Amino acid sequence: MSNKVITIERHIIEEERASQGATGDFSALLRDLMLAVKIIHREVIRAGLVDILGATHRENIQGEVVQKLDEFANDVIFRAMDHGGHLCAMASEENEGLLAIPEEYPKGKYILLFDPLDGSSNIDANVSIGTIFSIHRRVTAEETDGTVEDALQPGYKQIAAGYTIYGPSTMLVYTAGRGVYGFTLDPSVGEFLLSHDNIRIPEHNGIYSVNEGNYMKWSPEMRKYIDWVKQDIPEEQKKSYSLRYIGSMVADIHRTLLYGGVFLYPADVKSKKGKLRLLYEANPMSFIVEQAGGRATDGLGNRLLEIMPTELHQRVPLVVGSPKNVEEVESFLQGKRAV
Ligand code: P6P
Repeated sequence: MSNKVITIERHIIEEERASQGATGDFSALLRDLMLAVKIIHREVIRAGLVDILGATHRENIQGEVVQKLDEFANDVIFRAMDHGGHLCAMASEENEGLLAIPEEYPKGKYILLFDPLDGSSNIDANVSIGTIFSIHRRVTAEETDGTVEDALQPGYKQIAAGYTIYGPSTMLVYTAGRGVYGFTLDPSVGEFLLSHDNIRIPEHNGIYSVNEGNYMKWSPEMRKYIDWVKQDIPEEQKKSYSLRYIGSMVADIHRTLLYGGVFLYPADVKSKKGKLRLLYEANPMSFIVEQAGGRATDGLGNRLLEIMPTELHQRVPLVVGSPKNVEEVESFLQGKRAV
């Protein structure tokens, strides 16, 4: 058992050395992002205190009402990333259009797509929430302002993706295409230390994660899957399943990655494309789950990472998790199985 203390910085540099033609640019980009998530961590863990202590720390000197946490997280990421010279543009769940790099800063060869604080409606209940990010190499001319074309790339072209989960401990999970690695923040030194080396998702598990409140809005095929998964038949015919749904995508997928099972957010009669966003939620999570040996599809056999995006905030149905669990769901959704 190695007792090496591996910080994320050291891991990124070693990863970078392993990839041909690396220029250190990518390592520097991730280091800037790590600073941003540490600042978000600090604010998220204090959020509860603001109410209890009525602390005014979160009011500025003009006594202006402090931003909501997701707006705060959005600003922190933008300001941490806009001047390093690594990005040609950014796109955020919080902003309608592309975020340009300010005129005075150099433009870089990557584009960052992110959801600054997913699940933030859960913060008042002290439920784990997270930041999700996706990084592509730009496709437009170097040194020019990035365009939407740089953002609208299929997920299989991502060069890195990851999420942070602000929970009992703050963790960062990322992939650069050579496996999935988890780092836990040691607040006493302010470092993310390697805690989950080369995460592999179990082949199958009896856990399904979905908002059953949408049952009546789902397709007949989806309802058949849910009816099947709850059937209480002898173990030798069908594993028994538990429903685990936190309602915070980062937390639900993090558990699925470590324990196995399947996370679903299918289309329904109200949300015809599902609820979750392709570019900065589905694609980064799919890249991570596939790199850990799992599968990620729209439930109809289309690999999410191959979907050609058409707009920044487009939604997509999601079936993500252990290969055998995704296969089970697809057999129902594609009408190949009725019981
Ligand atoms: P529902 C949180 O609002 C979020 O965007 C994801 O984090 C989560 O998986 C989903 O929405 C929950 O949606 O409709 O089940 O409340």
